[in-house]
Amino acid sequence: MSDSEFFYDPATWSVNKQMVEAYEKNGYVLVRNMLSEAEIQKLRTAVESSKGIQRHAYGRSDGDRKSRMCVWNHPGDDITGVLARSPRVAGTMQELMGGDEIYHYHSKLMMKDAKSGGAFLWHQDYGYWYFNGCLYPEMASVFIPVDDCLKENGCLQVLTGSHKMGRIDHKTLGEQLGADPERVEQAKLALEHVHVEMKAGDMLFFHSNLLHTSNQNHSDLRRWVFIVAFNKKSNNPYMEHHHPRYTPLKMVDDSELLKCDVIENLEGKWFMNPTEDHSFKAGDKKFH
Ligand SMILES: O=C(O)CCC(=O)C(=O)O
Repeated sequence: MSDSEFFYDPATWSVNKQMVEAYEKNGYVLVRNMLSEAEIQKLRTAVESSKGIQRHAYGRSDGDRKSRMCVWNHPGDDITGVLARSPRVAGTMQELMGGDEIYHYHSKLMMKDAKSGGAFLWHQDYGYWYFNGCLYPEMASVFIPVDDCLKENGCLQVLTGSHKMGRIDHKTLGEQLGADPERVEQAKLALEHVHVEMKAGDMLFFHSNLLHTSNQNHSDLRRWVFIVAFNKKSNNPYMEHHHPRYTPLKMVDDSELLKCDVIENLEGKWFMNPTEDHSFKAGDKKFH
């Protein structure tokens, strides 16, 4: 893990060769301290007071407990939108993915509440997105904790280098699509299993074929996370589905986040309706 861990310094920040190599080798790069205290507070206030998020949130059960989530397709010009479109988030992800033009595929808030939040099965994001007509796994996500993410409140866990296994079959396991459990067990024997503990302000940039999971939250600590997913323009999905096809991403300067006072602007966000989740329907087959 240590060769995938970097520290943010606003004065000198740029994606270097070492980071790109770490992303290619391990499937993820963890950057500490990417947001200042004031920026973390801004993000927290925006997601906590958003009426749209609460109105469009839905639960995903692990068979026992539920995590809540809310997904929207266009970033917009409010606080979460400005952060998603910033060079720190979108620009860093684009460089790690090789520099080709990327676009915003969706943003989401994952709400694992204290003492009640459910688990997420081992999966690859491309295990879902494959069903959406994306030909290549040239897609990735930025995991941005709103609260500290620790083992006790269900931090993300990854299998280092698992993105190199290619796409694993995903089928329904309860209310979620999970990666073939036999493959996951073998991958766990072969690869390093890392609990990615993060502070609010850190960011994890990860490949869409990286196997990841997270546990239930039995602690008193809330664990909310803002996640922004990107796709390459050259990987424009061949069919319409519940996330957007190529739509140019308008990047805004990093400094705009602290200047932005729009807590939420729901216009054009296109919130996802879980009954229209094409990936879930297409993958709704059981393992033998
Ligand atoms: O919020 C989490 O712990 C997991 C999120 C996740 O796996 C995903 O969004 O693909």
